[in-house]
Amino acid sequence: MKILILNGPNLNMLGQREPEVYGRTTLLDLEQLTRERATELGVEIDFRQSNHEGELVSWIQQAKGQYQAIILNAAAYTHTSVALRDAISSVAIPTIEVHLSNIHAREEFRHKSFIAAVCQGQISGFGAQSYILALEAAVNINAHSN
Ligand code: CA2
Repeated sequence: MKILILNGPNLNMLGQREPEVYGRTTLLDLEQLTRERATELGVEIDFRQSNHEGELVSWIQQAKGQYQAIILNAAAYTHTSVALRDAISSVAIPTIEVHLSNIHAREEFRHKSFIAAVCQGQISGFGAQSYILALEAAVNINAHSN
């Protein structure tokens, strides 16, 4: 099984700014932690980050036929992007929305997710562990779809 893990804008700054909100774990640390769990689960991951909405859309489109699940931290685009929502709908690959922070416990504008309704589910608020939980969910979904 191959899983595409996509990270949106500013997540490349993880561990370098605002540690009080997002902790001290860097994106590379997050990738390594997720990769270790993926190895244990016997799945292959592709871990990417982009600050560009269109690039994320293109990666989702190109995932068709290549990946069995997508894990998406769309970052700020979560709260704005009809384009990402439409891309997820169009590829029909099970997609799990993931967030480090609990978006529902933060500012009002973060409570709305444009992508939640087209995802299998949302994992939010567990820090780096959110990615591990999302990975486990993706593997489970796949196991029950065959
Ligand atoms: O909690 C999450 O994972 C978020 O997707 C992170 C986004 C935020 O806009 C979402 O509401 C929730 C922000 C990612 C920016 O990450 C930074 C990391 C360090 C310094 C500055 C930004």
